[in-house]
Amino acid sequence: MRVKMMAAALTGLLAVSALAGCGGKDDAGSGKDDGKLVLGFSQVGAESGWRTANTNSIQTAAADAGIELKFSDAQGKQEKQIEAIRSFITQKVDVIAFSPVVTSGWDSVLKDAKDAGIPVILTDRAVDSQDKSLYKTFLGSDFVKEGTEAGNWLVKQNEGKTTPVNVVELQGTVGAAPAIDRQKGFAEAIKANPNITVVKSQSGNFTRAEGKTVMEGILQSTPKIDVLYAHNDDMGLGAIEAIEAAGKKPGKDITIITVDAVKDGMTALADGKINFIVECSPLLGPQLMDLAKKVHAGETVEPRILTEETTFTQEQAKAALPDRKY
Ligand code: GYE
Repeated sequence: MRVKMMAAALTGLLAVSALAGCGGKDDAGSGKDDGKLVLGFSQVGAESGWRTANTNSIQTAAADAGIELKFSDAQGKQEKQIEAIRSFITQKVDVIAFSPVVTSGWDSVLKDAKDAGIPVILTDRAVDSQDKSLYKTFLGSDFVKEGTEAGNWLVKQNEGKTTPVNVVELQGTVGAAPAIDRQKGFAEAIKANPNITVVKSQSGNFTRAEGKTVMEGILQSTPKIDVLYAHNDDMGLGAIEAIEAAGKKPGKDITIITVDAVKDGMTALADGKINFIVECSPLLGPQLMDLAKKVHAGETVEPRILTEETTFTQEQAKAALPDRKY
């Protein structure tokens, strides 16, 4: 009996110290407390140049802010993200942040985090949860606006013209906020111009490899393509390879519009292979660390924090490239 009780007490003690240790506080074993805020971050994956720059920004900013970052890469899979978030809850991290691969299916795990008293921050991408109390804030771009900027530029290029303009759209990951919203914003912007039509719209999953293979197929099935609108630079760059292999000149025979403005995209823009890029900033790290500290301290933060961004023409890309950080 006594032995059993002691064993139970010891198990309890071990569990408590393990949890406290993982939280970065009161390390019962050594009696030390490094006082560091522990942030669990679940990243989408490494699908694009944007994502790599975003990961670098978050890792550097955490180190600079003295935050202990538990970084988990979901390799583009929602199940892996849910698993990572559940593990952060078990480890009792101080704050959880994640960039949701798709918008739906998060309610249950977010509720678990809330019940555990761990604040959640959405970065980069949104969720479609109706219950806004499941997360503290959403830090990231206005993707609808990005789509609108892309469409507005195309409308402007065709001002006063009535000849048909056939657009091919390469969408991002199906069900992801930037894919849904960039499609929506673009469609709204071109709506009043019946001569501008999206003749084909297919997902290239935000990767260069899929952008290339999907474009190869489209080039074969679609005889007249005037414009390519790709939801990110990487798919656009993959498509450029396919266009060149088909004996056409990207940026001349086919006008190309992309979103992100990462270095490779900006280089292709300056070289005349892309015609217009809408910027989407991946440098969310410093703001994320700031928000993590605030929500951990119980401060109220704005529910929606927008990233500032611009657009680039070929001339503007040439001027901006030397100072481009990513
Ligand atoms: O545009 C794309 C990446 O969610 C804003 O995801 C991000 C997008 C970005 O793979 O390149």
